[in-house]
Amino acid sequence: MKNHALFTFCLLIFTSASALPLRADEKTDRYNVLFIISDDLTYTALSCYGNEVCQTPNIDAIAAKGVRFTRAYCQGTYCGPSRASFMSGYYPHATGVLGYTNPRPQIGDRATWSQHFKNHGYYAARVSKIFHMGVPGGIEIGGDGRDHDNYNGADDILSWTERFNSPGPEWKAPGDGETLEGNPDGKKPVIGGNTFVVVAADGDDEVHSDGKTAVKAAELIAAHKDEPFWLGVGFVRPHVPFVSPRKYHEPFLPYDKMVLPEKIEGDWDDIPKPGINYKTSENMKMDLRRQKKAIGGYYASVAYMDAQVGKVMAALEASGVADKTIVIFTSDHGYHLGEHDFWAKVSLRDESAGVPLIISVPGKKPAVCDSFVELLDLYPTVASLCGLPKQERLQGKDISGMLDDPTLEVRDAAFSVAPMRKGFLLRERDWAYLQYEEDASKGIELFDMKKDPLQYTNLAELPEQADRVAEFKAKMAAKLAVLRANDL
Ligand SMILES: [Ca+2]
Repeated sequence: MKNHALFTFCLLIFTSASALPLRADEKTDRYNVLFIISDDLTYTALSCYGNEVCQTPNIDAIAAKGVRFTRAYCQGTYCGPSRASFMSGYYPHATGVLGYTNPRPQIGDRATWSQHFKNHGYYAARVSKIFHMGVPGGIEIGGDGRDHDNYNGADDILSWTERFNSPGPEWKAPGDGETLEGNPDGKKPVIGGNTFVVVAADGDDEVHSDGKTAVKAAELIAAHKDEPFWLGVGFVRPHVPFVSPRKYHEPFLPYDKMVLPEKIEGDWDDIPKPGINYKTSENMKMDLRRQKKAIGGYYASVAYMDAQVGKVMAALEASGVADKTIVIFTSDHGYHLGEHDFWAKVSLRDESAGVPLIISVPGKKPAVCDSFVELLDLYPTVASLCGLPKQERLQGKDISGMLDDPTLEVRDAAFSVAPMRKGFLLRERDWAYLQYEEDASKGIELFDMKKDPLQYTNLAELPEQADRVAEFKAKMAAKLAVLRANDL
């Protein structure tokens, strides 16, 4: 090889590792990706998933054009592990992100989802929370120009061409606030931390993080409409604190009219100790009034977040590139709103391990898909839809075929982990199997999802279920062995 040819060859190799230049025609025939993710959003709170109290017209509008998945599951039931997993295409045990601190999934020099797009000529940006960020305990200080000028949380800088933060006042927002959790005598002020707090805030949408996120996302769509983009828009509501402008609370006032899930005497008697969620009505000392207000405050946050989704979608329409933009809407995990007197995330029951997921690809028919999908499938699926080279050995699967044929199945079960409780879930169509500790020594839950979809009766101890439990134990052991084999 002559010297200059060798140089060119080396330059190409070098360039392909950082940012492959686009051919001229590639600029027009590639889909953009608009990835919208909410934080701590249970699918049960969305009107397109059947909620009749909390109306989410803007998310419903995406569902009306796209494919709405009814059996989508996160791989970790809280922010850090879930986000590192779907951004890398690997399970939490493979990425090593089982908590909140790792700055980057441990995937060696392999590209994350957005980084893969960046490496192939896309403008890749995030607005606000895509990898883990503290909400609150971070988001309120991001980019305030002072001592935390660039609060980026557990972000991965290599994943982005540019990144933007959206600081908001969170629990300090002026308005009517109340701390619901651990405040039985009502004397506590409104506090921060991972605490149930409701604030009906003064001022408009843009006082808060998500309002700023919508404005920035709209700006970026307009500015980058002429090049392929991968834009991650991370809304922080309905994560606590439940802060939103007053008008979003109105449909849920008085909060006392909110209806709590059915309470069944002895509901906890057949639940192993790690299966009792880390937040309960009991340990949060929330009476019925506070429980109902928690639901109203949560719904108001969802309604506010939905309105911001509408602004981003309006900007996409106005940009003229909606017809070549894939839109994805999801959440990092679900949330309990009082089922079994459980609250918040971590649990491996459907309300917490299940997620809303809508994928809308221009030109494809709207549908509802009941096949199992996992959030880590998004990376290989969207890369495939955009014609990018396949990343070898990702643990996610390409589910793009479901967008043409919603009866297609690529998984027999969904898998999720709750590292905080050493809990593992295998969710099959007819059964949910939950196990605590890798050897199941801290307990098992088995639910018949046809007869008991709300998971009230644990069948794991019944003699007639012994064979089924043994089968699930073996399947779980096999899954745990495979998911660690990331072979980087
Ligand atoms: Ca979260």
